[in-house]
Amino acid sequence: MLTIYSSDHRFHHGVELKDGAITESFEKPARAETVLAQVRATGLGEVVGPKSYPRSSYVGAHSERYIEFLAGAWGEWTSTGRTCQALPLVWPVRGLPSVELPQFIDGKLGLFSMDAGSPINAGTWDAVCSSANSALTGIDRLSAGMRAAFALCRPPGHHAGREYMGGYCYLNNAAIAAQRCIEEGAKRVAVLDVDFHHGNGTQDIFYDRSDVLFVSIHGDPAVSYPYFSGHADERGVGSGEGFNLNLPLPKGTAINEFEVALRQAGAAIARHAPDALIVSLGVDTFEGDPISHFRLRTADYLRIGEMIERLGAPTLFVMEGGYMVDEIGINAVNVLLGFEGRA
Ligand code: Q9C
Ligand code: ZN
Repeated sequence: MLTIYSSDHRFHHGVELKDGAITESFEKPARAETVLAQVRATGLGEVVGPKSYPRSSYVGAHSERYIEFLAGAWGEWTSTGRTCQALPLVWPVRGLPSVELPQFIDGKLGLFSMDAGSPINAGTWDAVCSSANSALTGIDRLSAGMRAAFALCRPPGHHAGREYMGGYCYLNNAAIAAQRCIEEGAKRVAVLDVDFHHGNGTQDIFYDRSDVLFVSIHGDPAVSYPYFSGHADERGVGSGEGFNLNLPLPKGTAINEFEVALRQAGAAIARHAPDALIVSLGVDTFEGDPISHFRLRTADYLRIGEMIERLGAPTLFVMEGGYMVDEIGINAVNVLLGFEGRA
């Protein structure tokens, strides 16, 4: 299987507010490096860099003003004399009367974010573009007839909505790829999200659409981030009604229960009969993950890959979360090996 990877991801290295203290983010450069090392060690296939794409390729999944904000945020932040990473600290929650675009960067950071989980530094925008471009390069290969590809994206994307960043995400790589696929003539696309966390951003972007089916298996939002999205009764709106399927699972979920959900997801995807399938591939479902609480084991990921292959669609895997750095390479690549019948 072809892997698309750019070392530009290293330009982005964030901080995290954890238990009230500033620490190094769990979402760090070593993550992508371990996955790449495992791609090479297993001989998964060729590794190529992403092509470059104009900024307009991100519009559609996102709004133009959000892209403009992201591209300019570091410059606006540092023009105020600050040198540390930019983090939002105020949000337009329910009841506050204005959602007008503020002029000052601190206000923009709040308007365009769901949490303080997506810090911006000098290299963030370049890294974010390389990540989205990897997904775009992957979908273009599928359009050219390739059966499957792996976009080794970092930073991840599935928490980023049409107009907001959050949860380590800035641009929604999977949604940007799905949108391009539709623009290139696909009638129907499906996004299957197997990251531990609900893909609230992807849901947001396609919630009112019937051309892109979104299916997510994740920790129950009653007890898991992002808390305010991911319930089973969120089924889409307007012509998108019935084209959003959330399958929340309890703490401690292991492969047996995960597989039941994956079969249900697969049945919904088969009914949609997509021209392409995009898999938001997070491996924070692993039993040792430091910020999640499912119990999947390394061999289980082979099985997940096999099940996804049986759906029969051209498939783009897009890297999302997974924070046990020593294991995410093996776990992520196991999904791809399972897909390729190399279990
Ligand atoms: N103490 C992805 O996996 N922090 N994002 C949750 C944990 C945010 C995860 C709090 C987790 C975001 C792409
Ligand atoms: Zn996650």
